[in-house]
Amino acid sequence: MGLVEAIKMDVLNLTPHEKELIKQDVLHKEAELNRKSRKKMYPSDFEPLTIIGKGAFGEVRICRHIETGDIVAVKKVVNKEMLYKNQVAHVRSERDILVKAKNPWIVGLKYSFQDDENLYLVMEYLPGGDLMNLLIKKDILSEEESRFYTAEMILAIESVHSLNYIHRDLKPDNVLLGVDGHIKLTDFGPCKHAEIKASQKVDTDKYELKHSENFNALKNMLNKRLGYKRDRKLAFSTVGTPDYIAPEVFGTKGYDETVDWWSVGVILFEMLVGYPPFFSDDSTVTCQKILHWKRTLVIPPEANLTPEATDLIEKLVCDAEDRLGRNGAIEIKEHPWFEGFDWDSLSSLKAPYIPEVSSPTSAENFDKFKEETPFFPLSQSKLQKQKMKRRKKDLDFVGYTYKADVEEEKQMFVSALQELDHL
Ligand code: ISQ
Repeated sequence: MGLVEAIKMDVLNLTPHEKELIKQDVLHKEAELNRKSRKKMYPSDFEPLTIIGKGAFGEVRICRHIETGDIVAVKKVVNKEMLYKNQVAHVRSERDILVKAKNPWIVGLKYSFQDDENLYLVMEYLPGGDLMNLLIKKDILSEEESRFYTAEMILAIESVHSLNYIHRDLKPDNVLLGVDGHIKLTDFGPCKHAEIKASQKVDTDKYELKHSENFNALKNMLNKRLGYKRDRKLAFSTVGTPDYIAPEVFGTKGYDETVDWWSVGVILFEMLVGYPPFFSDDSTVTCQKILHWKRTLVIPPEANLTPEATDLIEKLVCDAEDRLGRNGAIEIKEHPWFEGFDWDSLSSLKAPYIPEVSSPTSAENFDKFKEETPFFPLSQSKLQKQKMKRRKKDLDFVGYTYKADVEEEKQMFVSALQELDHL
C-alpha cells in the first residue's frame, strides 16, 4: 500500500515518532517533485504534430511531450512580433491567469518556457474544436442548444471575474470544446481559411421569382449568414474580429468586467440568428455599427426568437450601466430565458453536440493549415530526435505508462502532509 493511500484510509494509529518519520518521508518526496517541476524545459522536449491555429501572435500546434507521452496544445508566441506589437504584457497576463485559474472552465496551462526567439505556453489539448467551427457546421442552434453553451459561458466568465480578470476578447473562436462537448475558455484567435462550398450559396433568383417581401427578408438573412461565414473563414488571418467587443472598450472613459456580458449577448445572437449583429466585411464598419448599436442592433423577426431570448439579448447588448450582470452573474442566471434551468447539474448534462474524435492526436475538428516554417528552431530538432530515441529505449524497458502530472502529484503530498498534521 502506498503512503498516501495508507493515510487516506485512515487506518493509522501512529505514535508521534512514527508520524514524524512519515512526515520526513513525505517532505523528501515533495522536495524531489519540486526539483522536477523546476526542471528547465526546451522545445526539444516536444514532438510537434499538427498545426491547429495561426495568427499574428504565432501559432498553435498539437505536440507530444516526449517524456510523458502527453498530448498537449503548444501556443508559440514569436518574440519579434511581441516586441513590435508590444504584446509582452499580454502574454504574461495570459500565462498568469492560466496558472492561477486551476478551474474546469479555463484551458489548463501545464508549463511555459522560452527560447531566444519565442515564448511557449504548453496547454491541455481540447480536441473538440471551437464554437466558431460548430456554428459554421450547424448554421444556427436551437434555443435549447444555445442555452447550454450560454450557461457554460456564463459560469466560465463568472470564474474569470472571480479571479479579478476581464476576458475582453470573448468570441466563439476562444470557446473550445472538450471530447465531452463541454466548453473551456482560451484566448486564441486562429484564422480560418477554407472556402465556403459553392453549393451552399443561396440561389437568390429562385427566391425572387417565387416569393415577395417576407421571403426577401429571409433571403437577406440567409445571405448575410453565408457572406458572414465566407468572410469569417477568409478574412481574419492577422487581425482579430471586433464583432464581439463592447462599445466602451473603444472609448477613453474606461470599462469594467461587464464588457464580457456584452460579448455573451453577441454570441447568443449569433447562435440563434446565424451571424453576429454588427457584422460587416469591413472591420471599421463593424466598429461603427457597435458604437451606434442603438440604431444597428436589429433582431430579424424571421429568426423567430422567443420573447425571452430577445429580451436577454437586449439586456446584454446595451449600455454598460443598464447591462444585466453589472450586479453579478446571478442576474443573468435568473433571467426568464433560463427559467427551470438546472445550473447545479450543468457539468453532468450531456452536451448538445459530442465532437467526433478518432484519436487523442486527432485534429479533425480544427481547420487545416499549411506547414510553412518549422515550429521549433532547427537547432532543437536534433536534440528532440535524440530524446525521442532515448524515450523509446526507456519504454522498451519499463512499458508504457502515462506519468501523472507533477503538480497533481505534489498536491497529493501537500494533502498528505495536511492530513498528517490533523492525525
Ligand atoms: C487547446 N486545445 C485546442 C486548441 C487550443 C488553442 C489554443 C490554446 C489551447 C488549445
